[in-house]
Amino acid sequence: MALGGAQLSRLDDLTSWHADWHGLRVAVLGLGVTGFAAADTLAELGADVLVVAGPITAGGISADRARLLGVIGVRLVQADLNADPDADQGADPAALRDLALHRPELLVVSPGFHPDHPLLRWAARNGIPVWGDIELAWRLRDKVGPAAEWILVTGTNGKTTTVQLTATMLAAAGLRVAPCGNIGVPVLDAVRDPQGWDVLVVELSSYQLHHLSRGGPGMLVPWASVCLNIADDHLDWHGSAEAYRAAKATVYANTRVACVYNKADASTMRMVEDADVEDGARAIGFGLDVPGPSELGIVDGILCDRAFHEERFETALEITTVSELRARGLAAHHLLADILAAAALARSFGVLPAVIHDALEVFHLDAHRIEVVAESDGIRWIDDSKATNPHAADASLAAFESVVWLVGGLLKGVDIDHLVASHVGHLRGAIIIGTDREALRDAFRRHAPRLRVFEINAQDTGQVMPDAVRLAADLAELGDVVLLAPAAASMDQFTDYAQRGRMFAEAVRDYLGGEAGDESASTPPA
Ligand code: UMA
Repeated sequence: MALGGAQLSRLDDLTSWHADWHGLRVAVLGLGVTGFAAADTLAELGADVLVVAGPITAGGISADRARLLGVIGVRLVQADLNADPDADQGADPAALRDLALHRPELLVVSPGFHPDHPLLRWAARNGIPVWGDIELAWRLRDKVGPAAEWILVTGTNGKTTTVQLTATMLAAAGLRVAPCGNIGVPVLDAVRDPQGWDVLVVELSSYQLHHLSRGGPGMLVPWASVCLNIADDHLDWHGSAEAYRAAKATVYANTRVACVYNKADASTMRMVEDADVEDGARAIGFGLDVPGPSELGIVDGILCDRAFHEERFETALEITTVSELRARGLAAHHLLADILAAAALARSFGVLPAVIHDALEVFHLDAHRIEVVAESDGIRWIDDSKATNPHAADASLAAFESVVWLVGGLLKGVDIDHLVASHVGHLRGAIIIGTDREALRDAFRRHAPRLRVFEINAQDTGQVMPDAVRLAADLAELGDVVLLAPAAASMDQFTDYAQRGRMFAEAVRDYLGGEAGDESASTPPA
């Protein structure tokens, strides 16, 4: 089924919503939020779409999506898609049969699909181009013209917070801005919004970056881009730390105005140095220390800009102060870094420092990010369920002096040893949840043999948090923080990190009794 030159050039021409997509045979892989958005968009454009998805369970969200596909005239094939990339197994015959009948000219893949998935190998063997949803959205960005500028945000941690900060700053300047991407809103939904946007602030995961084209007419040309930081994560998906980093580095390609990097993370600076960017694009550093020219940083407790300022060689522009941010619970080091990165992105778009200052006055962190869920008898209970890897948990643990730590889940092939070793000094105790136990047990045994470490063995997942909270309450002493910062993904025991955080908060409130919940909620961390 190898593609001829004529079909390839047809795809080359498909760089606008207003191009001729009619009758294009497309297969869409996956029926999560991305797959549905892709199928819906392509159907609207008149393409001939087949969705290949895993089994649909009655009553679930995907059942609703499957029903809607019928309404918009998109065919669906259900297949076994849970292939193990390490086992050299073939693709599901049901999927292959329907795909062969459909003869797709293009395959649009959802982000979660491993690059070695049998159906992607099948596409490669048959010369069928594969696009991710981000490339498709980029090609279609002029639906409601003129096309919005794109600001890209990636990194191991802080992506969502930085996207939200940047969007809040741009909106405060009166711009029409949509935060989208890995944050949970498919970029395709944003580009189809009838109101149109001035700017899209796009959160990109390493998966989405991996699936981007490295050349040709579908390549993104962003206004500005940032890789906030990089630490090992998703190694099971990418296969190696190098492959993960290479995917992240793609964020800077073709940037037109500002490549923002983290001065405290030299690898992000190297990514910018190695990137192929547009003429005139500037490298802008951010860090918690005193900024040089072309950097944002902190001088005597004042966050300031020495990058987008005419007199940057002599002076700096004040944005806000650490003490103002502390009063709003935004002064943990990793949050200061996110704020400086977001300010750099907003400044690249011309947003004034005073406007950024005012935007920060109204900004609120999302739930499950160092969220104080209760404070009782001198003990604070904090939900940082969003700390899904060791790098995030490290920042979280570093913000507190004495901690009872709830840790564990799916470790995704990354090393936990270093994290444990660097925090044993201020742990009161630890409680292990989740399925990947051995590495944690091992690390505690080696680095903290006398620390009180417990494991939760509840069979019923509804019982995991109540048991953990009871144990934590026994361990904690006056002035301690009980911190849920699992350093691991949640899907072994919970639907997602949000459910894990909610169940923790509920268990805490149940344990402390009704009135503790009222005392709770918004007290900022130190
Ligand atoms: N599927 C299979 N087999 C596979 C892979 C996927 O059957 O081998 C199925 C999934 O079960 C699902 C469907 O295919 O039913 C599509 O799955 P998907 O995993 O690509 O998920 P979407 O619902 O389309 O959501 C994706 C992102 N998910 C992932 O990258 C895993 C969402 O990020 C993102 O918000 C959304 O697109 C919109 O852009 C979530 C995430 O966990 C929050 N991201 C990871 C992270 O942040 O660490 C990368």
